[in-house]
Amino acid sequence: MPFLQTTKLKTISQHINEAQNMHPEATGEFTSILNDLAFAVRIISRDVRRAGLNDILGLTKDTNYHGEQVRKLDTYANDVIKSSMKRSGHICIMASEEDDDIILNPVQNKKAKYVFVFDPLDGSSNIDVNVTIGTIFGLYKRIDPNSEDPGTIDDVIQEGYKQVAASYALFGSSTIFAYTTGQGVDFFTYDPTLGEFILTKENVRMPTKGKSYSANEGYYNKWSKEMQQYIDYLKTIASDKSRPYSLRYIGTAVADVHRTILNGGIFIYPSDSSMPKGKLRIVYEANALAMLIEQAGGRATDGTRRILDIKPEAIHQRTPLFAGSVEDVLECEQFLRGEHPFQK
Ligand code: AHM
Ligand code: MG
Repeated sequence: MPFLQTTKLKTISQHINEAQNMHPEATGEFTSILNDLAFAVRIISRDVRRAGLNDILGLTKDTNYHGEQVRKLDTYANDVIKSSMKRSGHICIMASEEDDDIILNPVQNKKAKYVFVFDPLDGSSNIDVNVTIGTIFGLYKRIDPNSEDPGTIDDVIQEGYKQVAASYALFGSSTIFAYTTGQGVDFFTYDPTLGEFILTKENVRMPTKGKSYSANEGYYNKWSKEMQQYIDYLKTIASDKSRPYSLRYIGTAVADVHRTILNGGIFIYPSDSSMPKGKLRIVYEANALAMLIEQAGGRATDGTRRILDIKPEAIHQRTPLFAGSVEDVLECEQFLRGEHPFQK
């Protein structure tokens, strides 16, 4: 077995503790929340890796708030995360893709000031076919951190720029845990033999321009003319070889975004004639992904507005999402405004 790179050998707990030591005023609550999160991811990773051997594939009899059929792994991941994140007592309220309503924490301490939002299993349609899936998380402080009352929906539907941390886990060829606290993005890779997440990429920066786009092009005929024009443009051969772009689409937003952070390019889930507000949910999908993209030097908008500036009005509100390398997203926005000179 190849050796680990030992120059910067650091586990996620060591990394989180070092960050805490740089803030003498820190109470340790935040550190405890991040450690609980890493623990939940370890559990889900273990069970995803054994999918097929355990009874975790397939559908439940339920449909969720979005009218989608709930898979067993959606429910399982949702339960694991809720019970792990309740434990510390520092989280007063949560919201999940799989719960219609807000989730109050029965074990919160009176001064619990954190709000936790998550998509327990992103890319559900890929679960049963062994394709990469992931989990998305966002963390906020409640609006009045001194309040001793139960959290409310207003604590959950804050603008994304107020997130104090955002994170995702990816269950792909290896399990990756990415997180930001607003000081860059770090990636950790799970070593199952050690039972530890090891720091593998620090302060990740994405290219300012890429050479691939990621969108469900099967919906081309449902898109706006402007959106179609942009994709036509990306596919047109340019004399300077800057185009055509490659198409890469997994159908798991967190995996498509992860690749885009590493390689550059653009991830798109636009509105269309059957989903005029897009598909992805702003509170627990787009906001966390947008914070990570921005922290890696990229751009994330709904076509006109910065995702992180949008004030959500409901837990399960949807948004179009255009995220990736700054130059690619800016160029896409130019098309959406009808201002790009390209004519097919
Ligand atoms: P999910 O959270 O229920 O899995 O749904 C969100 C997913 C995203 O991960 C992905 O980008 C999108 O839905 C794929 O949708 P489509 O099949 O329409 O391309
Ligand atoms: Mg999702």
